[in-house]
Amino acid sequence: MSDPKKAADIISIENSSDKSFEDEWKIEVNEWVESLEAVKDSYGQKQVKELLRSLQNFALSQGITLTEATLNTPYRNSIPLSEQPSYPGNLGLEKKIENIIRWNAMAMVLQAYDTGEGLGGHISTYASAATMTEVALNHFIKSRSDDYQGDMMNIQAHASPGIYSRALLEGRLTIEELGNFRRELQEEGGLPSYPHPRRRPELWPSPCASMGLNGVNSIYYARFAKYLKNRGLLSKDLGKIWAFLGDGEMDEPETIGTINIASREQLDNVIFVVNCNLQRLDGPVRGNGKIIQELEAVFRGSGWSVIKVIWGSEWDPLFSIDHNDVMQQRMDEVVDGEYQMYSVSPGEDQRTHWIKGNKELESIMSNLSDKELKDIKRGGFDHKKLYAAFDKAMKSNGKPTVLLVKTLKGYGLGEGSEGRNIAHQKKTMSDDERIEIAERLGIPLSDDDRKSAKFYVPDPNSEEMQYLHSRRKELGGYQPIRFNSCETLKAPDIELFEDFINGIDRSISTTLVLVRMISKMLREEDFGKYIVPIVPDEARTFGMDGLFSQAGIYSPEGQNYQPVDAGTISPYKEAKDGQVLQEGICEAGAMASFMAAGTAYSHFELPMIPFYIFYSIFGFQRVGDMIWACGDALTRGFLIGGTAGRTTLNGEGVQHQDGHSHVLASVVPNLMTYDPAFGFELAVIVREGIRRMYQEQEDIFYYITVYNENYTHPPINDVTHESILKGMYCFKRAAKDLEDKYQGEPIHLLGSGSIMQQVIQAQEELEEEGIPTNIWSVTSYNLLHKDYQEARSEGKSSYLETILENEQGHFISVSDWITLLPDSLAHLFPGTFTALGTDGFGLSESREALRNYFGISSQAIIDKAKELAK
Ligand SMILES: Cc1ncc(C[n+]2csc(CCOP(=O)(O)OP(=O)(O)O)c2C)c(N)n1
Ligand SMILES: [Mg+2]
Repeated sequence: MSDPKKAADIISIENSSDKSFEDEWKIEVNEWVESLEAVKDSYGQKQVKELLRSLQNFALSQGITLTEATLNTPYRNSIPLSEQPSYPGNLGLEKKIENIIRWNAMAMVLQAYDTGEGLGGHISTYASAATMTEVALNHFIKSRSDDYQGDMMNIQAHASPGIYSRALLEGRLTIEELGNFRRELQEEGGLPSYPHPRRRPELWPSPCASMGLNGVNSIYYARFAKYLKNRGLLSKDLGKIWAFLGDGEMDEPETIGTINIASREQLDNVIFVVNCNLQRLDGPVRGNGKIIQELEAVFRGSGWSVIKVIWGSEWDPLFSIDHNDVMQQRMDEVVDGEYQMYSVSPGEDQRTHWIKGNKELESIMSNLSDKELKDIKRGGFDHKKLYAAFDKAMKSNGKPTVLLVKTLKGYGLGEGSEGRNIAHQKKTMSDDERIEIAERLGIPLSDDDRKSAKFYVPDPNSEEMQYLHSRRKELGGYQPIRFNSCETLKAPDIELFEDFINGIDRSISTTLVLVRMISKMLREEDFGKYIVPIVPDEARTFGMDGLFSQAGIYSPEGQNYQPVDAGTISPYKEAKDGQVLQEGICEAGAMASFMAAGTAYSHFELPMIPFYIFYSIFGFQRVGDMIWACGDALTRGFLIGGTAGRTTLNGEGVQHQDGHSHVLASVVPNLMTYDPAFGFELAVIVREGIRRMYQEQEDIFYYITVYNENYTHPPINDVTHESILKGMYCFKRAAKDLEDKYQGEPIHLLGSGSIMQQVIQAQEELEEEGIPTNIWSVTSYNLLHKDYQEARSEGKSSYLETILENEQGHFISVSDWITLLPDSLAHLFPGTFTALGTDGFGLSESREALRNYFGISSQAIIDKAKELAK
């Protein structure tokens, strides 16, 4: 073998046209490969890696970097034929079952189309995903058992017809339900387009039709599983979290932006299966490049184990004669746009383009006829290749795994669909196409039934049906599945919060009141362990850093260093059984943790209570889509918008000062939103939230805003819990003697949150000027509005109308929110209604200046009241 120094020199000679050099170089490379093979045979794989690392280090020391080369492997299957296990199932039967499922999946979309209602659906996504789904469900995805927590199967949303179609054969859905795909309001029942746990709580574990959320949520479910295990709350073996994803979907930043956490936390319980059909909705994902190679580099760079399934078995014999890698080189150079073009071209044209005048490649390809070349399968339709890949993924230890599976969009749907740019939108087919496909899939229906896309269900005693059920029985039960049984948790008695109920003499913010409540709850035996504080690098802002030492920050590795603040009262304590989820600056990840914890009652059978505390402006407008998904996923828990209010959070300016999150929150139907002013209100609201969500198991969740302004808090006195929870109560009536003297119409001041302090001050000053006012505390404009809507639909009076029955005069609402929030109720007030709020962009200024600027200061209230009193 030649001197390595010499080899390094040769590497630097690029694009040499010297023929004799090329030959010499080939011999050199072959010698190196042979030597490496000898090392592998004599010492094993580990030594080969070590040797390559030494070579790389040497090259680096010479200034030669190999970054491009190290992240990508050649464009071929990661598992060589020699390591492919034999297929354990009955392939013949599995293919028959797959064909029936393919047909029924297509039929339900066609039937929906045939109603003429324009409902449609998606045929092409599942057509590309069917084989991988079937191999996974026949052999790998397990369900819950006595000692196994169960896998979670999060599908590619647009492949839902395939899952429905399988559930029909499994007896989990009826023909009528499938016949009413996308018609949920039908009497006999119907099916939602995509995974929708709220409507189908026994089937879909999580909503994933908003592209990108499936990936991030699956990663954080896997992390939460490890969190529960490390904290000793889960005793069963952890299941795997499966995320089936589209290649187009991988462009979403929520997906790619969170994969690093999976490797950092060694989540070998998460498996991504990316359906690389090379297309998204409009056209190719990467026409000018190769999405599989791009994703391979990204995932490898992030420390994932990457398994590529590119080619079907028909290519194996060709690879075995590709001694000089000419075919491999061609595979590496052809781009996705061309591969897509091959899928719609005749074999003959494909061959000409593929060979590109290369004699050696021509000779290799002469082993296939044009027809065989045309029919050659991609890896995603080869059961054996898929089995090998899943099998390897299951054995991963300490690393997350991604399978990059090459498929074809619309596979098996005929020339009008396969690989065409319009495939995604395809919703119907001609009679001839229907007959032809049914024939090819071996569906024993008459041509008339084929034309009307009738469903086909084999006899329950048929071999196919017996096989289908027995495979799932062996794997613990049907999938996907969602569980809804969890023990109820008794809410703490309100006495636990008596320090806040009875008033607080010290000047403190509602944020601090909440932090103290959390701290108290954490100390409760048999209850505290279920609390999950979640923070996105803002704990110090909210005065929550005390929780670091009290509960510990979760880290699967524990703490391998002495923190810089060791020895202080609240050091930065990381622990393997830490309870706080410190998410770093990643609101998407924090929301995914919130969903995992808030649905833990379902997948993990544990009533976990997440408190996710964030800058209120970085909630709904940043991750609103994920909050919406939480509503669908029947998530329970508390979203806490800290540093709320456009003027109460001062100085930080326009990007931080939130005056509208309550308006954004108002659109989530099952979200209970509150804007408390006092410690006792907060205590009543949080305690009731726990009672409703964990004791009564209601499918609701909470959004509560807390502020950073310090003031003292009155005791609850005779204010009823019900009135706080309903959204409004009279906090302080005008002084009787003053009222008797006053000649004008009564004036009512409505306050909420921190701005209540301005209202209280205004009342005092107005009294001094002889103007009496009543103060009302509004804990939730949104809930008052919801109550009004419900009452209206039942023909009753709303709570608001009832409590205002004997009132009249002028009503002035003042809050740190935009006026749209109270204005939605304006018509219900028996008199004039004026809203003072914080419309417009925020500014960097002092609190006082901001309140004057927006017109919500005590002076602004006084001015308005005087104007109305005239
Ligand atoms: C956030 C979001 N944006 C856009 C869409 C609309 N949409 C649905 S499927 C799809 C294309 C999906 O392509 P890919 O992920 O490659 O899946 P394929 O159907 O090709 O398997 C688009 C754009 C969506 N559902 N969610
Ligand atoms: Mg795609």
